[in-house]
Amino acid sequence: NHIYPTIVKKQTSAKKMLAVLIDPDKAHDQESLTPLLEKCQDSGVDFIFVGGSRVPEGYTEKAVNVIKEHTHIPVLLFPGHSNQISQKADALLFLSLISGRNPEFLIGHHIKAAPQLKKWGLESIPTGYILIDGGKITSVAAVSQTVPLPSDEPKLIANTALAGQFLGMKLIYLEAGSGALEAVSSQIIRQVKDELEIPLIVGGGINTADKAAWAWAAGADLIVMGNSLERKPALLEEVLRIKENYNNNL
Ligand code: 1GP
Repeated sequence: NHIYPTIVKKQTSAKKMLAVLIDPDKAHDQESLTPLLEKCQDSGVDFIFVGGSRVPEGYTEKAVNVIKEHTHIPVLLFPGHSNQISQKADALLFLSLISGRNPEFLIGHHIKAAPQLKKWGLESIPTGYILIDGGKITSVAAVSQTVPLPSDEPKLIANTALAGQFLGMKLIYLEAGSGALEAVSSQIIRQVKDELEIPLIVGGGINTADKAAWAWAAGADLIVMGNSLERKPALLEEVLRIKENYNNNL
């Protein structure tokens, strides 16, 4: 179990991290992923996340295999359902959707997945997953049938994150939803960061290098980018340049 200690080590030395999110749904079309995966290899990308809200059975493992053919970057599962797990990954974010009140996404899927995770010995990192209104109904909200926290209630969001930490979660993940119109704001990130000791992940709608820079500057330890990089792999170089500047100037 080495992924979580790696994240904490970087967080404690204030190093910023980047994860590229691959939707397993797209991995059956290997050709479309190759340019992005090739750019990731030897590039400074810290992790590849694999997951999505709607993923057909069996696609997760296929995606992990394709990714592993192209890169040595650690692969972390980011599952939206108990059937989105694979032994081939390096670790799993054991997400509990603590912004919502749907028991299936708080504890239900977890019970289904737990025996398999134990059998595999897969590193599972308890993660408080907080969905925030990003200006449109995203798949996470629709599939989980939960209401995102309003973006004008930073105190509620920070208290939710803090409760997650007190429940023993090892990471907090602020999610505006894939393709969100508005990424999580700097103000929210800052307020949550001020409350927390554990590392903070931010994703959803971060689709320009500026937005990535703002999220890091506001206090995100790790940012996650999906859609925008799939559409425009060249954006990766810009984002990595910002990350390197940031980390080299510490
Ligand atoms: C990860 O769901 C996000 O938290 C990914 O969002 O596809 O909008 O980058 P994007």
